[in-house]
Amino acid sequence: MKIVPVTETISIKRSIDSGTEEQRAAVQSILSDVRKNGDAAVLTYTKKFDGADLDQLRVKEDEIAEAYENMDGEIISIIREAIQNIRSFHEKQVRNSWMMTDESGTILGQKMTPLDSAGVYVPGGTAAYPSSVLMNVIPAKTAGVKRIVMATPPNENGKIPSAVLVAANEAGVSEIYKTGGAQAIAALAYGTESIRPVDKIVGPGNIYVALAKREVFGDVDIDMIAGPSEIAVLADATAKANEVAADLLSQAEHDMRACSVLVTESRELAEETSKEVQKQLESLPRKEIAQKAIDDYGVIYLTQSLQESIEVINSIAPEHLEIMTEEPMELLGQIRNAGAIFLGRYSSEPVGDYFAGPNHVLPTNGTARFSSPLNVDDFMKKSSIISYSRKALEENAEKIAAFARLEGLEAHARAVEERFKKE
Ligand code: HSO
Ligand code: ZN
Repeated sequence: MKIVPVTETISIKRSIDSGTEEQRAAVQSILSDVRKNGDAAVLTYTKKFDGADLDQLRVKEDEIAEAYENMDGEIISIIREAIQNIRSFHEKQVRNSWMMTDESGTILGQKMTPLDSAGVYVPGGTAAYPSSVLMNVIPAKTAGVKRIVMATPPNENGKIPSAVLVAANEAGVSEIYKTGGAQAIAALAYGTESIRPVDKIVGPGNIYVALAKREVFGDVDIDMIAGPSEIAVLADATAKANEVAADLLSQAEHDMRACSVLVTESRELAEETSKEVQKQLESLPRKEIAQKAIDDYGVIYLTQSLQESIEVINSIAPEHLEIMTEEPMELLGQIRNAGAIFLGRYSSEPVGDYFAGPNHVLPTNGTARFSSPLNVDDFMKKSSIISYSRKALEENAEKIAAFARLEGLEAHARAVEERFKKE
């Protein structure tokens, strides 16, 4: 990994894929085809892009039962334990409705309501992560969403990975459909004969999925558009190079465009980590991916002080931040921009990816400056409640009417005054 001394401004290289003209056009045409031709269009695209000849999109009960048979019992219990952890964490996020009253009898409040339905997209191939199924489904479930629909592309034999089916079933998905890409997003957003539309679509996907989600936004809600994984390690001389290197590689193996960064004031740690990364890379099964990510996006920033390291971290606003310094907890107050913050050497990033409980769907590409991990609020909406008593309206009618007339809206003023008209 290259070591770069920090000068006044740093500019971190990340990959943002906004798609080509052709990709956007392809997505447009798939969306309108599915909108017009429903299941027939979805089935045609599933044959064309996934090579699967299906007669129905919905996954049947016996396919789920078969998936359980294919899975090791021990792995199922690990998934269940992870679910418990993720659930208890997200339960803490649930916000209740509230009301307040005053002497005049006014009642004001906020009513919390879960969305009726949510669609979770799960990409195919090696990125079909059961952990991401849990991370997308559990906050929806915890929010109280009744209908949770999952869509994922099948393989050529029309099958979905057993682990994905089991994770979905354990987390509480109500319906599973074998469809991927832009056609899946179209089906979830607009509905077909066999798939009823949903209110919100979440989950990562390739560029076609991302473009399709952008396109349907407004007709339905969407989550963030996730970029490749990122990890930044903030470390001082007390950190161990082998551990830092291992954690940097944990995200590098996700994607050739993943971004792994070390920020430290220790030249020794910088140099050792750089060597360790190369050494550990050699034996990784996904070496090719991780190597490319490290070569293209990996960097070690060498700073003058811990204080400067913190500033660099805040300007990067990483998806994952690991703090490996003498007193990590003490720095927490100074970290303003990071999706998830892992404190100390025993909080390696994969702890959060799989098990601890907080969500692993996190803001990437510097969007941690203004956005948050996927959470229960993402699956709820708020309605304001206003109940005025006669006394309250009487006291304020004139003020409201005056405000309305300031805006030239006479009917607004009269609506309020109508209640107190003398016959
Ligand atoms: N680290 C990824 C999530 C993930 N890791 C899934 C393993 N499986 C999010 O940036
Ligand atoms: Zn990961």
